[in-house]
Amino acid sequence: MDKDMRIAKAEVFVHSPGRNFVTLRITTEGGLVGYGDATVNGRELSVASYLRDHLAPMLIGRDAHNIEDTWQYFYRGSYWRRGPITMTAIAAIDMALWDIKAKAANMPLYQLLGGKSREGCLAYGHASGREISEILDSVREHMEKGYRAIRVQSAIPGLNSVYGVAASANAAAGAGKGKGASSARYDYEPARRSAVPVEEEWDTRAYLNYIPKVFEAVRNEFGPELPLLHDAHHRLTPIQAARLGKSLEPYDLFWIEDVTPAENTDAFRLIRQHTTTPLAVGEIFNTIFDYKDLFEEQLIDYVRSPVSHGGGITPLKKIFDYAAVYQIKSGVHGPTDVSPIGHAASLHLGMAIHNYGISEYMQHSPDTNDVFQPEYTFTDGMIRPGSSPGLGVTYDDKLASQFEYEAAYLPVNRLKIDGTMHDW
Ligand code: EZ4
Ligand code: CO
Repeated sequence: MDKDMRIAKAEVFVHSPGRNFVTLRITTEGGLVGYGDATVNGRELSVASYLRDHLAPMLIGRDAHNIEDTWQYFYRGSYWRRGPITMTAIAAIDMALWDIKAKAANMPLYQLLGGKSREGCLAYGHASGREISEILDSVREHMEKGYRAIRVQSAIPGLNSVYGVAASANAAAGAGKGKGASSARYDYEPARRSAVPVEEEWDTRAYLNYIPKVFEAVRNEFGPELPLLHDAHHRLTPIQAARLGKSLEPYDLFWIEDVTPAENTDAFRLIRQHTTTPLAVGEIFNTIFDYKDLFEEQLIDYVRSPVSHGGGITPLKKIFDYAAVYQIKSGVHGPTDVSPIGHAASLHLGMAIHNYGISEYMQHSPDTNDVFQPEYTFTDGMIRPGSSPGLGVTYDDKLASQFEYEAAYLPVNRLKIDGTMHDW
């Protein structure tokens, strides 16, 4: 083993520059530094403990070059496989080791993954609004920012607040009310900083009746060319999802996402029989086994796992290669709860694979960017990596330490009619 590549230190940081992030920093004896994103929205401290208390001590002295072996050591070696906490912790290690290897090779990471397959990675942004005129303004604002593909989310008449709908186009962090907030105006992202989640209300019938009207208005305003996407956040049953897909066919969506909970992949057989609207799934998946049946039966069109929640660059590359056999493409999750390190890792992989589709790109706050200093840029609707070796992201731990972790949670969802807990 090259002594310089021996892992000397593995440190875990939990801070809140703009929102909560968990960051892993691995340092080799030769002084190379690699970064990993270990953030799981609303469960940050669990991943931090998994890394700090269990994996970090086992990393010391290992050869930083042996990425595949290290991944297998933590995946197979733990006995307790899979799950979002475990897989995000392993993903952070994997990312940090690829960052180190690319720095050792003096190349931006995509070069080690096969080099560039494209000029940049097409990205979509999030437009939303409480009424149609507000949605149209929000789409326009996103186009002015350069986006060439846009996800559209809408408030639903009769419901107080719906996840994914910003309080205003320039929604500031932290606004809103406490538990059971009854206002339509609170910010869904970053996750609310409160000790318990906000409770939203839901009515599937109202949603299914209203959403096609939203897309009709958006198509009438912007014409047939603009790629439009929509996220249903696991809220529908299979037959309701089939109806959504069918009712949106006239508006030619790029995809609908998470139309039904995906624990039971049989659901997608039913949906697939009824609609040609493309389907995206997987932002909460964490291994290739979650995708296996969906791929082999060609039941979905886009893979949502980002590097941080999909177990790392090493397994996600395998997932994308497997997807390519079925002409399924990447469409990775890129919300602000994926840190700039996670975004950069997904970006380098996206530059290299052949079956790239699109990436979600929610832009981070200035405080986040000051701490991570990402080198990637967003121009002309595409994210592009920089040219420095590795991932092209850093972590200013001194600056970060000024932003203390604060408990923050995604909302929960209850049926409006009787308060039953619902999927979201
Ligand atoms: O709910 O990032 O497509 N994007 C999404 C996100 C997720 C959050 C979860 O942490 O569904 O808004
Ligand atoms: Co989603």
